[in-house]
Amino acid sequence: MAVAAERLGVLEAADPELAGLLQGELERQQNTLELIPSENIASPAVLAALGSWLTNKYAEGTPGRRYYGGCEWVDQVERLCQDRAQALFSAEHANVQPHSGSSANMAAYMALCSAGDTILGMDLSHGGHLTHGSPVSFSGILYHAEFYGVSPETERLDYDLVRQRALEVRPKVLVAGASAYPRTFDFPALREIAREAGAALLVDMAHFAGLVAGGAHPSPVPYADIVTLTTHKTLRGPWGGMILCPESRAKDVDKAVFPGVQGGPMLHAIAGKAAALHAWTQPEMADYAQRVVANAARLAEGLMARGLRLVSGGTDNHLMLIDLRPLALTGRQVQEGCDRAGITVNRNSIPFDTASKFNPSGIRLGTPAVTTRGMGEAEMDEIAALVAELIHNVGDEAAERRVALRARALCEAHPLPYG
Ligand code: DSN
Repeated sequence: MAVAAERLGVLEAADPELAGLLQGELERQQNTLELIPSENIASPAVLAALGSWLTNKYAEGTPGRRYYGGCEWVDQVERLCQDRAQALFSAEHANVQPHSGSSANMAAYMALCSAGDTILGMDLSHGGHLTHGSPVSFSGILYHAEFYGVSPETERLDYDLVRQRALEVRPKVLVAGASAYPRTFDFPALREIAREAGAALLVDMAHFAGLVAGGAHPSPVPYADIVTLTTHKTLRGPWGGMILCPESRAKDVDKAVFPGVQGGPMLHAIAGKAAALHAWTQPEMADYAQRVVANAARLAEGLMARGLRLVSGGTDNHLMLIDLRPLALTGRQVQEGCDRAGITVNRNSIPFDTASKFNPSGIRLGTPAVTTRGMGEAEMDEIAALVAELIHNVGDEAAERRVALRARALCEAHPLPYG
């Protein structure tokens, strides 16, 4: 692993204790199957930009309007990143400074409404996100949060029910997007609902931004007042956030990010985002997005064929949720069994779950990281067989050992891109 070896070599000389921990995590990533749908593998180019001397620079403000001297190079880096984001997503304006999806969402609310206003988001246990109004997040503390959910029959969004809720609660902001919803969103319908209710539409496409970039999911950009995203999930960039909006909202968004929510931007992270966006100008990235979705469909079929129930009967995107209730298992049991066999997943609530959030009834799986490693439909069949074997034999050490060997073989055949 030349890229990794070079980086670890520098660290090893300066701080062997820390280098040892990074080495351990590198080996974990190389030797385990990463099925957490919000994780991915950043390219060596992204790592190079991220680990650069741009971390040394303060640049509060926006390109050309900074509060510090010496910004002539970082201005160009940030403008390049903005131009690339605007071109990739056909957006009029991009703010590339948010440190994370949560700070992007915080700034988006600040640009669209005031503390105490009503926001209407998707229920966390139906797939929504903490920052869409949960009472334990700033979004539910600063704003009056109301929720919509999926239909009990289909476990999908029923847009008539969303409309009904929106007309009941008349939110200032209608929030769409999710972290555990396996279906595509109907943005024209959401736009219409927001219009009827007198609300602004905020779409958080953190999970599926890469699918939008590659044409494998409809784009919310033409329909939303503000779109937020993260750069480290399907988009395959460094950890971080971003906001897209029409020119008419640019000033409010920029002011909300700085000084509203953040201080200085992390220029090294912005350089990493620029490197990730550049990769999306290459045709293989559109192909990547299509393969993520095709792999998820194949994995879902393989799991269902082995007797597992998936929420909403499958997936349209990069993720799926296994309902463990019919097997009388808990998410924690399965997550821990998978960990012992070298497969990384996360336990997750499923719609109408009555179990605790710490030990919910679902397991969330996704294909972004394994697709980045070059795995395709044959490997998805193998992964479905491995996950199903673990679930049907929870706690059986012999089964875990058998699965671990096969999972390790898949990893060795598809190394990380740091060689
Ligand atoms: N925590 C992220 C996820 O795993 O989906 C969302 O922010």
